[in-house]
Amino acid sequence: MASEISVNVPDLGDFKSVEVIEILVKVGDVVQIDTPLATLETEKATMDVPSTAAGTVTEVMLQRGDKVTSGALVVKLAAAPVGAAASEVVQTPSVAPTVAAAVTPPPVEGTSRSMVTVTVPDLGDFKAVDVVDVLVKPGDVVEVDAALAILETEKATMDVPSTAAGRIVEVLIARGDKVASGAVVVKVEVLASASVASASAPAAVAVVAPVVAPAIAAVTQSAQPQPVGSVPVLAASSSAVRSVIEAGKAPIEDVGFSRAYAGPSVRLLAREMGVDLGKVQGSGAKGRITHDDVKNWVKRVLVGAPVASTGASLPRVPSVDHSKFGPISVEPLSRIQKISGPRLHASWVNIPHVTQYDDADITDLEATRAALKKETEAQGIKLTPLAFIIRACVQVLNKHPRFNSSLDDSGENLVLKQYMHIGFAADTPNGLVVPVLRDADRKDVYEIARDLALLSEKARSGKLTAADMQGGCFTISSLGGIGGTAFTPIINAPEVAILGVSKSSIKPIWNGSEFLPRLMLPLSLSYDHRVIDGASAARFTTDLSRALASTTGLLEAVP
Ligand code: CAO
Repeated sequence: MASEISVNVPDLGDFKSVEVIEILVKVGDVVQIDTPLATLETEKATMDVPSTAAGTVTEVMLQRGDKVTSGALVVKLAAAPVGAAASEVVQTPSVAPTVAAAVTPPPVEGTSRSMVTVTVPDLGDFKAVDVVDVLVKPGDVVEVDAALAILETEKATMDVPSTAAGRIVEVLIARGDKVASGAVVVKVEVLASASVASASAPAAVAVVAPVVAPAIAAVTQSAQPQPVGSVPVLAASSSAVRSVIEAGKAPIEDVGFSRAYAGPSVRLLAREMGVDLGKVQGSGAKGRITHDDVKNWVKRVLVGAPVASTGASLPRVPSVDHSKFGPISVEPLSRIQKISGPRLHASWVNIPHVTQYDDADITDLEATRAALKKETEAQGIKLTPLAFIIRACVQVLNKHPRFNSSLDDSGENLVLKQYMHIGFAADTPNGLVVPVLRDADRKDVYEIARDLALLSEKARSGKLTAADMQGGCFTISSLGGIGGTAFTPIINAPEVAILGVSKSSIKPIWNGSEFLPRLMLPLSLSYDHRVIDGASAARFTTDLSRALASTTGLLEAVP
């Protein structure tokens, strides 16, 4: 019978209550020595608890969210037949000496009365740890404990905290360097107001180091990286997966990768798979990236599905000091602009936009509208062109239901809506807002005109509620009252199309035998090319032009 082995949390030094943020194995998994079993995290470091024996997991004693101390039972294993005898004792890596060294304050040498050199804390036996990111530059002002750099081994990532408060005068490490304990990281000029804070530096280091040390000590147990036991399916085909990803995706972006919120074994898995963690959305606590997030990302790439982008890999616009070239003044964006800006940007970068242009002959419509104007104004209704355009859109959306849809979150299904709430862009003193006219398909043109006036007034006086701006299916942006011949409206995601309307003007239109002066309304329909193809868009604008030319149809009562 296979003997039972207990694997415990290694010595965590003074740390008494460290959170378990991920369990990496389940009952039945076969693990090797050093396979990560669980990930622990403090505010400053994450570490994997490695298995100290090879075998099959028979019981998992922890769960996510537990708080553990040194020696806590992590899993029970049925020992693997080979080498079982050697593993039949409870194995807890003896890392106490390393921890003891780590809690000793690292050197904080005052090179002058006001200059402090901050060094890499004691890393135990580790001699060459990768610097995966440097988080500060000369001139930055840091507090005690501010993260200066990120170090990474195959088993742990850790921040190097500042032991002084002040201004960075020199950075002595760079991304890609290998460092050992005591390596100089930065020189800090202690600011007068910060000198008291710097006195607490040793305590801050003592907090981070004990957690880092066991993880690093654990690495020393195995000279070669071990397979990640918790990912057998992907590990088996990792080279095939990697080649697919490499063929289809941009290379790993180092800054995004190193700043991603993920534990060491997730990083290792991502590196093996060629996955840029900067592009993976974390589903764990506080957005932490889990093994499953990486695996699901890979699966989606394999089936060609769209993968969520954080935008982290977009090339940045160069930063320019405009004041070098002449006088400037700085004005903050309005509250509405700050909210709408990121949404417009997200739509623009996530949706492949195409804009279809057309002209609608509204000569008869405008004649009718002019004739009705006095009568409707007497009833308190302002019958504007937009009311007719909304009525016409309702008719055409009924005929082309794909334009009244949204892609679901997976990007693989279309959600077709059985209701028709139409948004319209309104220019207000505070900025652009999009009130939503509800159930436009159940309203005649007069009711639409009344709702339009009410919502426009609410928009202009800043009284729209959140509910007034939600649930839109299709948006119209009319600049006809202002001017212009055409524009490219940005789709109001997750909608799939938006109609831009420009100023109508008289144009000579050839009727087959002569040119006639007709009042033409320019239409600009932007659509999501993932959902709508060009032919459908051209049919939509053709049908819309036809609907706008049929005044009788637009004035018909709605049953
Ligand atoms: N061509 C020519 N004239 C037009 C027209 C068009 N396409 N559309 C409207 N007009 C005329 C109207 O007939 C009206 O004139 P009359 O008073 O003589 O009838 C005048 O322009 C003003 O109309 P309006 O703007 O009061 O009414 P509306 O229903 O057409 O528009 C609203 C309401 C809220 C859409 C509009 O006020 C507005 O805010 N438009 C700007 C939208 C915007 O900013 N879009 C850009 C978004 S992307 O940044």
